Amino acid sequence: MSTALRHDWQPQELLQLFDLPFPELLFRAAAVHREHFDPAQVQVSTLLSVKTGGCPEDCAYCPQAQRYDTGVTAQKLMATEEVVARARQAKAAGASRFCMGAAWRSPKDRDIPKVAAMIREVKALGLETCATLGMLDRPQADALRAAGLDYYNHNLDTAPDYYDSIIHTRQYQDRLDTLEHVRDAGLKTCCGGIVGMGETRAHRAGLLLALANLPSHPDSVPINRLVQVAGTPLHGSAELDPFEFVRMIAVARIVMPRSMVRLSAGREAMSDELQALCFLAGANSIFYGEKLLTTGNPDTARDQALFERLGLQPMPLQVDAPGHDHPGTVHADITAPSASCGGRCGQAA
Ligand code: SAM
Ligand code: DTB
Ligand code: SF4
Repeated sequence: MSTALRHDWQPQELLQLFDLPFPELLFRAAAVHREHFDPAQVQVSTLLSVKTGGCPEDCAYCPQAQRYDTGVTAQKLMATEEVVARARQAKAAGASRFCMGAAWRSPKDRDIPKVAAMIREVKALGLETCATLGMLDRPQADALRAAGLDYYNHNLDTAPDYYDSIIHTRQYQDRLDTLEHVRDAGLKTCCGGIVGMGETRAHRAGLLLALANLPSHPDSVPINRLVQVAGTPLHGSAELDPFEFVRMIAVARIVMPRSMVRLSAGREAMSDELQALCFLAGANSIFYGEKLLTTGNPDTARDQALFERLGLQPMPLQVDAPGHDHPGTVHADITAPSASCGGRCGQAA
């Protein structure tokens, strides 16, 4: 029997899931995972910061906020050719999605054509495109969609009732409004949050409740474990119990059964065993490549070895992009660099 998608989750139900004995929670999450996905397949995305630092916002976790002394220097928007060169490398290394991030509160209208050019050219390589640029209005979302954007990442970050402890320069409702514009423009949504910011289990459940009760479940749900950066207000926060992180993944999988649940920031500090537990709990996406935006990620050799040891495969991509002359399934292969299609599309990668 297939699990129906629900948008009417109640706080108590999520807390009851979190409170299950760990083996029972993992068993239930793994069962839901198998109803919708091949549990041996993991979607692979690569991130690039196309505009780093100097951000006017006050997100207490973020190394790119201008007001915190974190050693990140503000840079201008990267040149399109440089972005495309990095996307080509990511594809050759086996990524199927390329996510471009900018440290903006929101893009200025004059930035949109520049980002649109990046999207068009990255898409032309045969990669899925994702961008995370801050708050968008509807015409901006439409313009990005017209350029070939597949996904827009905009996180809720935490529960509505913990939000004021983390961010003051924009409201929860602003985030919900951006997500609405993104959906209405026909973009796929990538929306999740961060744990390990001193929140309670009820707040973690509150974040998942807010995500699962959106008008449609986000297509991708990044679950970030706080990367503590010196100079940010959250540096020195108590470390989250690793099993609690796994519970977060498992409950996300159960309440959003058809979404990609991404084991996102924080992997560099995780053991292979902890990551394996996360895959068992239903995580089926990662960021791949040595850097996230400004902080580290496991190096590609470590991820290739982990996939080998666990018998995991990069998830095939349904290609409808230029750069491949026919639609179909393309297999990224992170264990065979330079043959990112595995030859299945019949073209050189
Ligand atoms: N400026 C845009 C925005 O905030 O929407 C896009 C980039 S912002 C860096 C994207 C997301 O990265 C944030 O919403 C947050 O969830 C995540 N993030 C930033 N710093 C992080 C950290 N130190 N640890 C974990 N996740 C982090
Ligand atoms: C998301 O949820 N996590 C990514 C991506 N979306 C843009 C960003 C993680 C950033 C971690 C801190 C850094 O590298 O600056
Ligand atoms: Fe700026 Fe985004 Fe960082 Fe917040 S998370 S400070 S909006 S770059």
